Amino acid sequence: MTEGDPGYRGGMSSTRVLILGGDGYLGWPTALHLSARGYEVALVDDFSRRRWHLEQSTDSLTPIRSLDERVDAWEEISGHRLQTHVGDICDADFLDGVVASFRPEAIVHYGQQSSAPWSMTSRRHAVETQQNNVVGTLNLLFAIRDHAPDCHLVKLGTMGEYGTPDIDIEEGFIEIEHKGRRDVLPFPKQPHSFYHLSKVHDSHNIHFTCRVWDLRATDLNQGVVYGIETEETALDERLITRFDYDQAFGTALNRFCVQAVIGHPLTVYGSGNQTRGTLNIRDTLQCVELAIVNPAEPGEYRVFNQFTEQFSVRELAALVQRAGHELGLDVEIAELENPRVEAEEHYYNAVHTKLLELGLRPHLLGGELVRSMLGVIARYRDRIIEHAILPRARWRGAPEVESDAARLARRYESGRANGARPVAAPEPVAE
Ligand code: NAD
Ligand code: USQ
Repeated sequence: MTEGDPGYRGGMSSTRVLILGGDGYLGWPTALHLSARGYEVALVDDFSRRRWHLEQSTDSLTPIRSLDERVDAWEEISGHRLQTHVGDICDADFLDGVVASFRPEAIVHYGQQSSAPWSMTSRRHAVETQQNNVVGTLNLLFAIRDHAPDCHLVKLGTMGEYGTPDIDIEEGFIEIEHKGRRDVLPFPKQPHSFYHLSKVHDSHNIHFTCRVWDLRATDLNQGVVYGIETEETALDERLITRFDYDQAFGTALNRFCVQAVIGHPLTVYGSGNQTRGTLNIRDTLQCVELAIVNPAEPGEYRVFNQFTEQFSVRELAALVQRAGHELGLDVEIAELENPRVEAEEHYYNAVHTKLLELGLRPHLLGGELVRSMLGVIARYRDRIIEHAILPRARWRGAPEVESDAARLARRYESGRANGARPVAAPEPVAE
């Protein structure tokens, strides 16, 4: 963001920003985006995401480099050095040390277990998700209070905290009249998974510490992110960010694009009328920078709904199918029994004006963007692990979905004429 941009507030570009989860899908491109604009950037990550992939024999589609290699490549290309701290934010002494030594003016907190299906896989996954996410954020709040009390916390929350109520979703707070009295209160939360619940718990803890310790925080309730490249990651293959398409960590549009490239039927769950807010990865970077340059006041806890458009899952699948056809791909849309417990027919209208008012200029979703994603994915198609695609995590833990997924696997296998490796039916998760 530079002078002349609507969200520019001047004099902020040398700000010290600490990015938690700086090795992740969004954290890494955010680090490059801010570094390119003159911010002094330090990263924290414990590589848990790389470890979770190893555990389930899956991997990023894109061949991401080690953090050291990425950081060296960025220095070679940009002349800017990123500071790195490898460690777990659940380790309070480690995090205290980082915050005390770097003295950040803003902290962008991406460093969490980010998958709803992963959190629903078993008791262990649910416990690990909530321990990692809630304890990590609590440690961070204490570190800010004790070592950088004026620092602005920019926390990644999620639109899924609200669920799908039958009324418009406001940005964090709603004015309520009850028995003749009025108040502005936190918007009711009905999250979709143990992962989404962890974000609700975080929101309460952050709001509380703004009230009692005068911390300043912005909770970015982000929708589902799509896209692969950003301005900086496209400069050199060594800077590419991770891109996941597996059943646990891949999100809908990203998964559909990978499926289209290999001729796998697009895995629409249930009716496909589930509607969510979405945004381009480039807009995540814009939104985070807008929050940094327009900080919350001391004691203020504010919430921005961070998405640019709403789509149903079926609309996303249709968009990918059209774009695929234009590129000569044969794209079929499958209807899988929904492995999740979620409303499939529901009202959805979420307010999202605050970031637009600060100057967000959205990159909207269209055929051109999807075709360009298909092109990038095709470069890495040999890396696609097909058995990772069909859903395994089941919200109720019932076996029916597996047989449904196995049926789709058989159809896919029998439909393949090119001799490529057949997809394996998913195994039940035993834990
Ligand atoms: P990601 O998994 O790619 O990145 C998270 C990073 O945090 C990983 O590199 C991981 O190793 C690190 N991490 C996790 N726990 C840690 C810990 N205890 N200590 C240190 N590092 C830790 O996820 P992402 O897609 O980049 O998402 C980033 C954040 O944005 C997450 O909080 C996620 O919930 C939120 N979010 C993501 C999306 C999306 O569609 N990608 C949408 C809404 C919100
Ligand atoms: N879906 C399908 N087929 C698929 C994958 C998903 O139909 O192959 C459906 C799901 O059932 C759901 C919708 O698509 O109705 C969105 O699912 P998703 O996997 O794209 O996104 P979700 O699980 O909600 O989680 C993602 C990120 C998470 C973030 C959240 C934002 O992984 O970090 O918090 O999006 S939000 O959805 O707004 O809460």
